[in-house]
Amino acid sequence: MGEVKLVKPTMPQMAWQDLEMGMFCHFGINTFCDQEWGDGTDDPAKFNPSQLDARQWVRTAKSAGFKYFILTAKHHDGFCLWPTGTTDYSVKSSPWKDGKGDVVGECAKACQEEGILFGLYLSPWDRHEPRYSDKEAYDDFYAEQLTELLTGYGPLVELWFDGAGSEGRQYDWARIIGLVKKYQPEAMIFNMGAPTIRWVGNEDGVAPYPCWNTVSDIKISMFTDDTIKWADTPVWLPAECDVPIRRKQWFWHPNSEENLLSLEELKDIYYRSVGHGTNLLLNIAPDDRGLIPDPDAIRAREFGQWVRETFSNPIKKASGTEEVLEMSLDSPRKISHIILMEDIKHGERVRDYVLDYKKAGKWVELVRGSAIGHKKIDRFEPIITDHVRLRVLEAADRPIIREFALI
Ligand code: FUL
Repeated sequence: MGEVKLVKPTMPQMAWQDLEMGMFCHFGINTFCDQEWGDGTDDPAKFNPSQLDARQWVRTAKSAGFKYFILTAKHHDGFCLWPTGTTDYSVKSSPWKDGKGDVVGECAKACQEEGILFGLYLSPWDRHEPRYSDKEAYDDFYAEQLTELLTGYGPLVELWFDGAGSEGRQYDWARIIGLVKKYQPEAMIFNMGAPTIRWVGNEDGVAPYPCWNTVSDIKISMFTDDTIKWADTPVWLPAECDVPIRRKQWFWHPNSEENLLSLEELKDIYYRSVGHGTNLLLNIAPDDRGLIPDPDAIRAREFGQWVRETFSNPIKKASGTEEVLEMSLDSPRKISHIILMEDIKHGERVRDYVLDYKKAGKWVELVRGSAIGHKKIDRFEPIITDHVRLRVLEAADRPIIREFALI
């Protein structure tokens, strides 16, 4: 295999891919109005959580094994969860804490105290702000909001730029991205402007397989099939899979527990997101008390427990740079999963591979795959064996396997 010039991730992209799982948190005026998309006319007086506890949100995230937490600082309705200087349509005009509260600040503090990374969603589409119809005035307004968030709440791991509602609209991306680069140079930029990570293209939390890390175009919203031609040659843009824990509901709604995903559904999502080498961003919404409801918190904890119990104690691990990587065990063991990871700092090299195991002294093919990238989880009917091997059949360059683990 000759030397080729491969596309490679930046250090912050690699660090972000290692996080693997984050919690999305949709909370705002919608939480109090039993709706998903406010039109920007709801009275701030409705925003009055009686027991808001950002620590409880972040602890839920931690118990589920999430390494980052992303809050909707402003959704499409324009209501701001921090006391912005740009508009009165915010927590300042609400009865919560007599208008002196700051949900973004409380979440930032809770994340710092609990040791998980913090990120923010700031909807470009704003249905409240009268200046939205004046492109230049709104660009100034949005830049100011973003600057407040980028400078007031410590380090941010990710800025989530949602394309919904903005189909066909132009924003001043050069300026927006310039602000992110100036104040939070390491933060990931989700899907718009000059993205460093991409949307997987659905809201089911699942990635297709293979889901290569290098692409040259991206899909921007659920409401158009348009893609942005992002570059002439592929660039490194790892995918993030977002999905709400209550089916199709990003915000909390009363009496909707029946929509809670089952543990089995969450496992399937995990296999098809993290297991396909992408990050999973699972939304868990606080209710109108300002607390994550017990059933959701319990389900999240069960999920985290399952991930830990299943994956944290492999039977055996190896790494290497050979085209055939063989692992032998002291005695036959039952194996039901194989985890593969490439050392992506050298690019995504493997294009085609086979896993084999020894059955009655003979090699038998177990699984065939194409992409490995950050991670590939193969699961299968349990086998009993003392020999397993990885054969890389095709690679863009010498394969560099960071982990080959038997579960
Ligand atoms: C979509 C939005 O329209 C939904 O309300 C939600 O925020 C989801 C994560 O992204 O595009």
